[in-house]
Amino acid sequence: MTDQLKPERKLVAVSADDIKAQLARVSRRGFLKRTLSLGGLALLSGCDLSTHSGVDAALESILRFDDRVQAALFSRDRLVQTYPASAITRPFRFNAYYPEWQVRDVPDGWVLNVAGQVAEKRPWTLEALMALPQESQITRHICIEGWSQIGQWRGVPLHVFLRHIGADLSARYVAFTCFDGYSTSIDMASALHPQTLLALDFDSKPLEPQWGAPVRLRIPTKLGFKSAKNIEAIEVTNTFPGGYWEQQGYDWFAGV
Ligand SMILES: Nc1nc2c(c(=O)[nH]1)N[C@H]1C(S)=C(S)[C@@H](COP(=O)(O)O)O[C@H]1N2
Ligand SMILES: [Mo]
Repeated sequence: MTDQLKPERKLVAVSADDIKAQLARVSRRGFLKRTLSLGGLALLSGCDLSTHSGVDAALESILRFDDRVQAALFSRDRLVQTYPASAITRPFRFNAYYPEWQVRDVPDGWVLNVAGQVAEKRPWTLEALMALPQESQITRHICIEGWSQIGQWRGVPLHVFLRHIGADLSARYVAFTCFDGYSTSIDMASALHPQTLLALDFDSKPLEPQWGAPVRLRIPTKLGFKSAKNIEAIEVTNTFPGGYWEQQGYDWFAGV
């Protein structure tokens, strides 16, 4: 056989190693690694794995499946562990998708915008937020990068806020947009969990910019990347909103 007549092996654009590397990258929770072979992936997802878009579609569908399993196992009544003040981690570690010197100050005239399936879309000032009932928690913040620390946050339970704005509590998602360019989103059941806070204080002081001023999400039932800092808008929606890290392959549900 001449070279030209050999079967064209390069037609398969994505190798098994490519796919495995991709799988390792997205399966930080270990779900895919433990349970899936490549054949299994093709079978479960019904996707063609010979192209990059096919692989993406397959991974996407498996991640959505993992999200649904986690959502089904999530209990709105199960509280995460809380700690005494003596357990608080100091100094507390800063994290963001940029270094600490790039932290933005709160923009002049900041208000919290409210959008989507809510009855009352008027924006909120910090003073108006501070007038709502608040709760304090000392909980463990777990980053997907493999470190954790215990902190204290105080703020308005998100379910209280959502009821105040007349949110459609049967909608699927609550999405957060931040003025540092970050975004994330959570399922409604997790949004209504009693320990999910719109935090205004950190360590008994009003939030400083690096800790998410003027308002951040604090959601101890999920990995740290869901706890959006520097929030400027909250949307209640049935359209899957994704988020900054979610778009880069992080598991969307991200329960701890
Ligand atoms: N606005 C915004 N929120 C964010 C992030 C970010 O880059 N921007 N990073 C997330 C990640 S990955 C983590 S671990 C926590 C870090 O919060 P901390 O700085 O209070 O420890 O913020 C989360 N919220
Ligand atoms: Mo994180």
